[in-house]
Amino acid sequence: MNESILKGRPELTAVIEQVAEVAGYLWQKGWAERNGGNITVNVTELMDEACRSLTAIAPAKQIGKVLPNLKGQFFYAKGTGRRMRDLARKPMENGAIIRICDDCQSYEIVADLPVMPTSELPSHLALQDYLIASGSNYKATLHTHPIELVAMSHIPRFLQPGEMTHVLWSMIPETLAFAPLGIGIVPYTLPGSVRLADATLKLIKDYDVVLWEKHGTVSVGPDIMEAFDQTDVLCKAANIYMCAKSMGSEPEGMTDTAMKEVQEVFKLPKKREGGK
Ligand code: 2HA
Ligand code: ZN
Repeated sequence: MNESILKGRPELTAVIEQVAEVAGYLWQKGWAERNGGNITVNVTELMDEACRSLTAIAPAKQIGKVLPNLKGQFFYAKGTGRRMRDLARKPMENGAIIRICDDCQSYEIVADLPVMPTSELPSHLALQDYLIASGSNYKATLHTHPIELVAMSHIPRFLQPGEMTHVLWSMIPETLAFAPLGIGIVPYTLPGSVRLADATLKLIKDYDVVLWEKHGTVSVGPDIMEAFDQTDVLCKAANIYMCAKSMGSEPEGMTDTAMKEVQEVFKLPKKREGGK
């Protein structure tokens, strides 16, 4: 076996170690049953000349979308069918570095092993393409199955526009402070589909986290830890809601005045200006 691409590359190693750390959290939280969830991180800036001249170790495959901003970009992507709990210990055996081909619609695996990337690749790469197009410094995309948020998406009341966001914000001031754009909901759509990718892309521009009805969440961040934090903050609020509810009554929630005060004191954006 060739030596790992991580050898002698401390910055790339640090990024992959952070991915492994987050994968461990996903498993500990119960958000990553079996092969559930995916992680993709843009590592193009960390690729030196030797990395850039690596040859494909598996035949090129179609993405299913044309993504004009991704030509020649490199990503770490979790392998399809792989477990987060395994990735936490062995990230380069349960994920791989891929390069987007010059046609902008296919990719090839360049390191370390021919581990085929995540089934949600169209969604992840569509988001990555948007992040580049909008001049964002965000590099990471996370899809996971957070229990309380998915549970809430089974209740019709929470699928009404703005309802889930309002309830989550009202559970604890930090939710509003750290997720000021709230949660957007994509009506149930087939996992791994281009339709799901397109719907996610539309909503990520306006919300901190996108919830796939009856399935899971998608979040983005400058690195995978921050993408995780975005989902964690909203899931914590959902957990508080459910704990209070299980004590027998609808939780009161912070008043609108209290929420407005948090918004003003922390100078929170009410609507996103420009891209992420
Ligand atoms: O990768 O979570 O949505 C497994 C999934 C697909
Ligand atoms: Zn999923």
